Amino acid sequence: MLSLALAGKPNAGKSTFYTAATMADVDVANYPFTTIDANRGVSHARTQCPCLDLDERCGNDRCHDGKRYVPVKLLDVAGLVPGAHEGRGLGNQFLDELTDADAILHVVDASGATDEEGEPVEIGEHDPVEDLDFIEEEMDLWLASIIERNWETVERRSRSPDFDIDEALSEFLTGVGATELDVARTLRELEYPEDPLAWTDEHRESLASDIRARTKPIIVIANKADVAPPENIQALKERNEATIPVTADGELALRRAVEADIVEYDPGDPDFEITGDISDDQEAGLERIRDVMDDHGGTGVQKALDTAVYEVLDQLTAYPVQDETHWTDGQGNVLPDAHLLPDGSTPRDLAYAVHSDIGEGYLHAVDAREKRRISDDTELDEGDVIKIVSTAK
Ligand SMILES: Nc1nc2c(ncn2[C@@H]2O[C@H](COP(=O)(O)OP(=O)(O)O)[C@@H](O)[C@H]2O)c(=O)[nH]1
Ligand SMILES: [Mg+2]
Repeated sequence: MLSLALAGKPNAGKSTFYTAATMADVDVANYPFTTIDANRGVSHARTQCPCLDLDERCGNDRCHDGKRYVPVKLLDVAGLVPGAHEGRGLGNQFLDELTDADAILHVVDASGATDEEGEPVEIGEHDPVEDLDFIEEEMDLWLASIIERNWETVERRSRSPDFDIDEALSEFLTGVGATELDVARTLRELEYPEDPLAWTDEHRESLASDIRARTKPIIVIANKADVAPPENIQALKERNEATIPVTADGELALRRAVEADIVEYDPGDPDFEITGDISDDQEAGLERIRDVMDDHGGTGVQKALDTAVYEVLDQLTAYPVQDETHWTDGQGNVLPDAHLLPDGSTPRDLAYAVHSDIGEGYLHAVDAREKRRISDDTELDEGDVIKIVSTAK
């Protein structure tokens, strides 16, 4: 399952975002890691369910009237301050938590009311653009320090006659969360000595920042958009085009209102409806959230998750079924599962995502929309419904 990590300074709103985004509106109890620990949970990317093409909605727990929520892991990393890679504020330990993350959601207090160290100041006093540099630097230096720690092993191995530096680096970088393809692409673009003893700190740092940029893309969450000066949000967007204005506590308030049955709202909707009896104060609070949503097309929480999954990580959603006519599994559930796969994935990749046995026994696949067999090198599209024929059951 894809994994996204919330990182940023203390007080930026990470935990508020996390709480809102993991408030289970569907039953996630059958996901074994929901209880792993307090800061690791399940959130969702939102897409259009293929059941919109059927006469009736599928009725899946994760489909609300054709809005399909596909599970992703979400991690709330404790606040990072400058110097984190050297262990300031337990920074090392927190950074280590990023190892498995496929992308980083960098939560920034776009209102400028949190200083460099995460202490509250007056709105507008701190320039949030400065926070963008610091988190990249900390991540780069953290990775560089891991490389340095492991360098002795690389040097030792270089005494063996069949030593190959690319191979040695690949082996060890895949251990810090990079795929073999990431490593191969990074090494192709860097110039470095064949002999590990000739490497300088600069070599290791440029390797680290290249690997980091490739394996941990950053989406900027311009949080506290409800009180942020618009020019701050604009400045953040100019620095990173994957910047989403967000009101995390607005989303949290909405989700709580949904639980209390006073509001109708699905995460990612541009608006909500008040359906219950509420006090004037509650109404005023909700209307303030509505104003922010009007400005930004929603609270931004769901949009940030969707941008990370579908745009920055280039994923698509594919739906394996056993019955290509009714789009069901063996028990008659319509569109029971949704899998996120990287763009360019084939039916065989989907088979492996379902189960390694299904992948190994893969024979062919059927496009359940067109009701015809598709070739093994077909690239899947967003929303494809696929029957996999495999020797494994
Ligand atoms: N105005 C405003 N305040 C927010 C928003 N999100 C979070 N906060 C507040 O910012 C403070 C820090 O939030 P928290 O989630 O604990 O930050 P963390 O330290 O990054 O985990 C709390 O007082 C939150 O209520 C938001 O969207 N708008
Ligand atoms: Mg927190």
